[in-house]
Amino acid sequence: MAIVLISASQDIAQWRESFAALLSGVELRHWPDIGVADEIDMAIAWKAPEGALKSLPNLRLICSLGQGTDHLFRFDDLPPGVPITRLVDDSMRRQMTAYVIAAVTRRLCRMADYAAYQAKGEWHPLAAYDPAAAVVGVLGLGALGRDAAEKLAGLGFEVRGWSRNPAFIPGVECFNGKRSLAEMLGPCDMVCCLLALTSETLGILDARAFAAIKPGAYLINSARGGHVVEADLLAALDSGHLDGATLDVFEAEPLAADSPLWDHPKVELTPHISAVTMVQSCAGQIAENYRRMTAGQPLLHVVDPDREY
Ligand code: OXD
Repeated sequence: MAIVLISASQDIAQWRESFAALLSGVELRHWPDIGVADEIDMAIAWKAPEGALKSLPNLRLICSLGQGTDHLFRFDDLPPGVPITRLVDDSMRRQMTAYVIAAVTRRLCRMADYAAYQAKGEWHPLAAYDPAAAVVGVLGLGALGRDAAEKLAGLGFEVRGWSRNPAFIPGVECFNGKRSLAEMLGPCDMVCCLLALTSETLGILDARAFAAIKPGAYLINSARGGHVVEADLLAALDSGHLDGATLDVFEAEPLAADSPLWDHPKVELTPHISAVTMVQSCAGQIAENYRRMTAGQPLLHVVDPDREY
């Protein structure tokens, strides 16, 4: 049998090298050069083209090549009954937490303002800051959000967390359910979105959510562009209700050349790099799932298709 990697952005040579050491004798093919489709029993997928997964008649496992799984539910074309797993990876968790802390502390320390003063040759101390006086909201308390919330609390921030289901994190005031969203957002100086994108969280950061956050707050989105209604974000920034945003993800990627976000004075953006899938870190858990699948053992990090993550 064989595995297919369906991803335009991955280096197949690197994956083959890793898999040769982890799964000897199993061939790794690269979409669309799949050879005989019947021979493929596992797909490793990131933004698979519509119909690709359904075209593999003997598929027994789909591994999302990301922590997020929303890319698999884009087309409603998943082969029924085939289990799905996702990555839960220490390197991605560390990367994401570092990104969030960088954005939060950069904002707190007014680094963008100091860069502007430096460009003008001005020595201009601004008001002193204390992390304990800043309220940071973290949306999503899964593997990534929980770690970021814990580390922010460890730095002394007052952290509020929000998730679909109840969560308990020492040092973090936790809220759950849609009805408590506005209450959680209310006092936040900064809001970090680390939610999974599902039909329930699509567009969750809209005009209503922004209006619930106190004036002058700052948004960090490193989850998915689909969480934020971009037109509402631009309106909140332009009206002055939000004071700025750090964005790593966008409704459409790559961000269109004519997007007003590129040169918006209140926006700092990065090209979806907050947690990158690294072969050396992720290949082990995918190979382990292949081994478990063939041995009929319980899989790691199984996705619930009804919850979409
Ligand atoms: C992911 C991502 O879901 O990189 O892992 O966005």
